[in-house]
Amino acid sequence: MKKNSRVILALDVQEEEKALSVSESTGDTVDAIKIGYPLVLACGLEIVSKISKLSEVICDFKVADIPNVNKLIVENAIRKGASGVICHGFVGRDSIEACVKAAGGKDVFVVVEMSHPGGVEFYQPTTEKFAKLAVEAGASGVIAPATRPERITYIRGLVGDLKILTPGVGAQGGNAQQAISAGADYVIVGRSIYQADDPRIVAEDIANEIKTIT
Ligand code: NUP
Repeated sequence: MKKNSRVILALDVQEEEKALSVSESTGDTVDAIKIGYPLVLACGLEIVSKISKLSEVICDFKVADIPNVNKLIVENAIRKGASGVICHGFVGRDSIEACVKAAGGKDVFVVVEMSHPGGVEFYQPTTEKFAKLAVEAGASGVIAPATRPERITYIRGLVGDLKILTPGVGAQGGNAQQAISAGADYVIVGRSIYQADDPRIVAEDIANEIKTIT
């Protein structure tokens, strides 16, 4: 994944027309567009192919199953043109390794701590294990909370030069500059961008904020 703006758009809209128009306007500003269940369940998996013509696509399927099913899910995403997939850390080594193998050199990002308040309940006590597992399984990177910058710094100390992608900027209260300063490679931003009157301007503003500190 390129590292220009260091902004990844989380496109949690549910109408194909809106998804494509926001992708067209922001596709050359953001480094990737992250697509999850809301858009794919509403529009079908073909939306991955359509958006992949405008931007790199990360499929945020939070893959969390036995190795065989993880493999099938990841293969589907990659076949449609995704350049990366997000999987959960708590399913264990074999399930994560199955994602990495099925991705065939494309990126796999492992969730090691979630950004919402509930992320401290079950994820946070085990973050260290998930982070080490991500490194050992050959993942490209991890998902860490922009809402807790001190945790990004802690996780950076565990994952070395793996990429750190941080959701939670904007609507969830996190701040892009703080997340990058704490050690993140990318911020993931959804509602603040796609709900704006001009999503491109907001994406550019966040990218410029980041540039002032890098
Ligand atoms: O811990 C996580 N927190 C999180 O918000 C892991 C995620 N993958 N996300 C995703 O980031 C979430 O599914 C959504 O797509 C995006 C944040 O969106 P927003 O809060 O900026 O609208």
